[in-house]
Amino acid sequence: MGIVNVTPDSFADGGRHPDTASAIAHARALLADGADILDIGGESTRPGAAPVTERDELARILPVVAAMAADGAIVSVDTMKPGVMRAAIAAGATMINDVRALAEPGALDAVAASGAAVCLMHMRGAPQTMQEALDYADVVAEVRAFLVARAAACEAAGIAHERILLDPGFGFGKSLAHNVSLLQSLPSLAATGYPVLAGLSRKSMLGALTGRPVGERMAASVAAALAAVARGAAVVRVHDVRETVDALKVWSAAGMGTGSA
Ligand code: 9MG
Repeated sequence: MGIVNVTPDSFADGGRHPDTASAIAHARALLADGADILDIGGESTRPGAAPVTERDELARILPVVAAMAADGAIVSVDTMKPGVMRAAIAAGATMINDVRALAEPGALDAVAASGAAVCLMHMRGAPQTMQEALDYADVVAEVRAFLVARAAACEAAGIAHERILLDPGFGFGKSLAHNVSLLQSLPSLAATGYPVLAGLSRKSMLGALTGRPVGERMAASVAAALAAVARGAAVVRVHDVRETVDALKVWSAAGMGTGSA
């Protein structure tokens, strides 16, 4: 899954694709690099990010969603807002990636009424406050229980089991130790039977592990993607698609198991 941020302020590539034309060009480059899915977002979820109105978010993403769907790409939209979900699906998106796991009133129904898939991610609090309370008795058990409960709520609302992916939400209200535990314990999330999506690309946990600033985390990001696939991730959400796909091809040829980038 290649990341397309149509935002002026995303943490890892802020400002690179702030307008429709550059976002579409970037999305096409990610497909050429081997992405199977595009994840298009118009509101930054980095810690402390300012919220965006529904109108602004739609203006940012809809032309990009429509163009990429017309190109035949599998389009996921990264949003927390039910109105954006509905409009994005009408414009051709076939997956919703929600860092709030469809918690917003109306979000469950917006996805249930469509045939779209959904990625349910775990986050403590909101992007503005998520790094403030980092106390977990057992982070792996709590994240797993939360995601399984959200998946059950989705199924009760009419979203088919096969349309649901789970994501532990690396970096969303977690310390370095929590993130490392979640990565090591990814098989317990995969054992739920839902496909697991992992997003580690360029994140601060990789900066903490390597001492590298955000612009110098490609090697760490590729290693993290391989580690996630080795531990059962079916989809990895990445900025550096070409490098991740190359690494996964070698990984796969060596008989190490495969995922999707
Ligand atoms: C939008 N976004 C930023 N980081 C993410 C992650 O780790 N997973 C998912 N599903 N979405 C993310």
